[in-house]
Amino acid sequence: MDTKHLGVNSKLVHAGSVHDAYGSATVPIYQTSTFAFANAQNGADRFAGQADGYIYTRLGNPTIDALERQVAEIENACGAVATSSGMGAVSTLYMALLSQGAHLVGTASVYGPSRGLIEKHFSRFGVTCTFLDTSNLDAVRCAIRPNTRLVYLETPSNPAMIVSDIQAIAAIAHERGCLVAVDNTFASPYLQRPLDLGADVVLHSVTKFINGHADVVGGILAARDEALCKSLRTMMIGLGCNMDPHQAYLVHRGLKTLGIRVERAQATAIRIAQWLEAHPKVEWVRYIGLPSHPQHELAKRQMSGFGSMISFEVKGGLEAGRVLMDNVRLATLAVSLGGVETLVEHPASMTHAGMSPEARLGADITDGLVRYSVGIEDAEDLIADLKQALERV
Ligand code: LCS
Repeated sequence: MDTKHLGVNSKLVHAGSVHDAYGSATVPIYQTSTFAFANAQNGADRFAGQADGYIYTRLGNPTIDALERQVAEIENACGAVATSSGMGAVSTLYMALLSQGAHLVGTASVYGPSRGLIEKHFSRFGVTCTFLDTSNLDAVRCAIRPNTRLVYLETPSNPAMIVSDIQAIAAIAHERGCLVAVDNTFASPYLQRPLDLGADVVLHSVTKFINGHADVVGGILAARDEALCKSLRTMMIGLGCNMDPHQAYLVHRGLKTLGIRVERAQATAIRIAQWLEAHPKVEWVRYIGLPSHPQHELAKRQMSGFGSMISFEVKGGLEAGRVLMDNVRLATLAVSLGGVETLVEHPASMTHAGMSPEARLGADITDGLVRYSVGIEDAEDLIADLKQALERV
């Protein structure tokens, strides 16, 4: 179905779907590793790109294709490449775009391993990097060197909730001949479409909002043009970090309800953020929907909503935060985010423990920071849960 003219929720439901030979209303799971050729010539022709048809699931599969078409349509991309995990997408991106001697400029408070991969591993191959506060456009301008190939933004960032101006940074980067990739995991394509703002590649850990049910790990890359899509696909195939058909089926199903999940969770998130900000035991709250957030106005311009991720610190720092995390009952103490169930975690000792204490502080990740991913439970229940946990602090 051509969904280009439709609204975002209609696209979410219908984009990428094609009826199979039986008229199946949903995308079937083509759980196969390989596909039979009609004859030897047909096999050779498929390999040569001169005949249609699938070859081998690492190279392509109808269920995975359906998800890739769905995400490409929603991100206004030329195409998309699904990967085994979000880190599979990050690795594919780095491997495709960075060669020996290349330099990367990135958001300091990205998901810890996205930064660790460059600092600890790509450095072995002569790739250098500068991670900084990308909400500061002058700092981004100064950090770009003649050998900078990629500006890697995560906005809003995990977990400092820093918002970077994608349009302004794309203009700066393109003037200097480098590409811009945006990790759009925290916003989801429902709230933010980086390619429309000038980015070249957008990526997601679909483990989070896109799938939305805490039952799949996966990733996806989507690119603005054909050549970029091709190089990302070639690298994904070479690295072997393809998505599995069953994973793709679940993610495709989850994505259909992204709009209603995000709307509900963000309506609750603003209430919780306001409630926490007014609570005497809370030191500070960082939620991009609050006027107190330093990039609130930018987020308003760049996104169509504020999402459901909140970072905050309880008075008393780490110890007080631990008491809170040990006493929530409705929220689950677990890493990950963006699912229907509310999750709470401690970045300094969990998701961002791999960063040095100095790098964490430079990225605004204080030891007392607690990250709270709002799910779709009733707002009153979540507030009551936080209230009783804060009473024990
Ligand atoms: N990008 C962002 C912004 C993420 O938050 C994560 C995972 C990834 C990439 C990597 O995706 P994965 O391979 O896990 O699918 N973030 C996690 C987090 O904050 N808690 O647990 C995982």
